[in-house]
Amino acid sequence: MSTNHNGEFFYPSEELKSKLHVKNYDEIYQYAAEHPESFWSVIASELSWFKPWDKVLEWEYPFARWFVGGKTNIAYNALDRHVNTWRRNKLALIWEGENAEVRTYTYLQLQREVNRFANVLKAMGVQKGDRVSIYLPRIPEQMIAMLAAAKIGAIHTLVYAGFSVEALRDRINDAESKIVVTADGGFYNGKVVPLKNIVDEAVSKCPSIISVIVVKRTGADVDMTPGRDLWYHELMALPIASPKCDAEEMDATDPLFILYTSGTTGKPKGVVHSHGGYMVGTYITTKWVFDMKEEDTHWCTADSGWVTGHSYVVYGPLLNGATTVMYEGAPTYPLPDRWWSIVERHNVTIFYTAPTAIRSLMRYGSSWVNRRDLSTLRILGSVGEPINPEAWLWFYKIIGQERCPIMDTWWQTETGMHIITPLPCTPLKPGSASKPFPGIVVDVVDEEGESVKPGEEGFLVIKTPWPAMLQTVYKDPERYKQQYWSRFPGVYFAGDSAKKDEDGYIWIIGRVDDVIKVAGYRLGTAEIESALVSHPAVAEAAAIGKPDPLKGNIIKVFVILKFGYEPSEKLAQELKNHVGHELGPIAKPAEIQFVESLPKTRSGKIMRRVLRAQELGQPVGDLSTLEE
Ligand code: 6R9
Repeated sequence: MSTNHNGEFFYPSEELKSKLHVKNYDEIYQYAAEHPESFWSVIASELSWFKPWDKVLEWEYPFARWFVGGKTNIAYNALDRHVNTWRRNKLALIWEGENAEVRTYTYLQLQREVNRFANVLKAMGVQKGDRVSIYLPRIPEQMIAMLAAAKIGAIHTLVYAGFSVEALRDRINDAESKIVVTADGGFYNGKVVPLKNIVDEAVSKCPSIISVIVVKRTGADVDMTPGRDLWYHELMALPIASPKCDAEEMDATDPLFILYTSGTTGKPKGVVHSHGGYMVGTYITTKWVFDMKEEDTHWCTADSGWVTGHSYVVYGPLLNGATTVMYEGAPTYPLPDRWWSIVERHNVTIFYTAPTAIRSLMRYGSSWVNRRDLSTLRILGSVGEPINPEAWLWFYKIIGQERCPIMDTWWQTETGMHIITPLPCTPLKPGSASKPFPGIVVDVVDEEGESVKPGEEGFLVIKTPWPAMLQTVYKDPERYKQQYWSRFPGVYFAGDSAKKDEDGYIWIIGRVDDVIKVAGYRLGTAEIESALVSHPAVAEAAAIGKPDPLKGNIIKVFVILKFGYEPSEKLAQELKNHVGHELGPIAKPAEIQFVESLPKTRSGKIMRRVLRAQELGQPVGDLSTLEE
């Protein structure tokens, strides 16, 4: 990219532009807007189908069924499709452990591992439609287990390994999984992260679980419950673990995975995605947004316990026949240049990460970067939270050497795929996710659902269905309707506020509901509060996100103690640890304030926005519903 900094835009170099899949965004956006069904069906035809679809879209508002009548399997498309070509002997996965060990898998090798584990699952009684929970660190088995489940038509449901007992248990119980796949631990920041004891504690109250499969990663001593717990490597050594396994022919609308995400109230929601629509959406966004070619080596630093890992570590890159990189450990272990050394040693061409990570690595200065050869990089990406222009410019200048455009991708667990994002041909404005992906229509609206004027803040909505749209909330279609389609009838309510500028560029501001994004991780106030009130000292609690220059937000909680308990530093620490144990270290509050009362509506709902405004010294706004 040239340094052509024309006004506020950054342009791709002519050289980069000449080789792009998409050279003209407006033209393609226009075509897709006029002929959405033919647009999506041409894209879907680039993938393999056992039977073509009868209908591109059946839109029974607010339920969208894509590629109805079509039969396919996403794991077939991610693996078998390539194994049937010259790509069988190219690398599908480069994995690096924190202790510097490297494992690689060609497409053929990965397919065989997946088939073997698929056969193990089958032999254990897992059938099409059954749920398999996966609670693993970032090791190849995480990806293998996902693809194995998908291959036999089972539904995978990952729980991020940074979550703990309560969070894991709730998710397994809601999904009613038969199996949970875990490990004896993982390596992170020089320490062993124990997982098996968390599983033991969680599963003691999970009646649906018949078996716990344990991958040996650290060699740490773990308790194995006879009759329930089995070693992964022992199962994979059995004759049943044959490397041959035909993909189950799935309806395009059959569920592929459930991923739990924090919502406004109560329990986490099980977001359901399908084999067909999700496949088409992740395939094409990976191809166009990152300009992915099969010779690319793509590294997305996310964990597959989150949607970013599902779509852009596992499915997107493999559907495109590229090489995907997975790294187990911390970005600064043993030194602050670990990530840049990975880029250098594995010749990474596309690098996709989160603003928090960029901000924290920025603090170590550019000399750690400059000693490394990052000349293979071509495209950069950002996701998870708004990227501030300062971090954007550092990423652009120091990591991308003013050569690599940054794709600031806005999307959600629910959207499955990128929704608002530049393409590499798009002129960029630092801090703006720019424009909707072709085929997608978005708007920023006011309280009444009317489009706001350029520069005014409003609510972000999506106006037409898209292929990787969530199908429903697992076992709760009412909640799906209520959560996403009731605030503004007819359109999808994303939960974010945003502005649109004079050029039609969208600037995301942040969540307007009770979701808190901490270091790019999505957490819900309800889960944090319920973890707090499960402590004997706590009568009531309210959690808010408080802006933080490094993490985007930190968690601050307001706590009312029960009679007989006195506020103290020690108790505050104990409560933080309690949340860490129940929900996970990522959900630990950074600040605790003991209070006598909380602002509530007359119907008894905590008004978190009042707490947030007070905390930030901002006007508290409309207080007409406040109790007193
Ligand atoms: C992919 C992912 C979704 C929420 C979303 C928004 C925030 C994601 C963003 C961004 C500004 C971006 N978000 N990408 N905000 N700019 N490029 O993060 O999914 O964990 O479900 O979170 O993340 O607030 O609504 P998820």
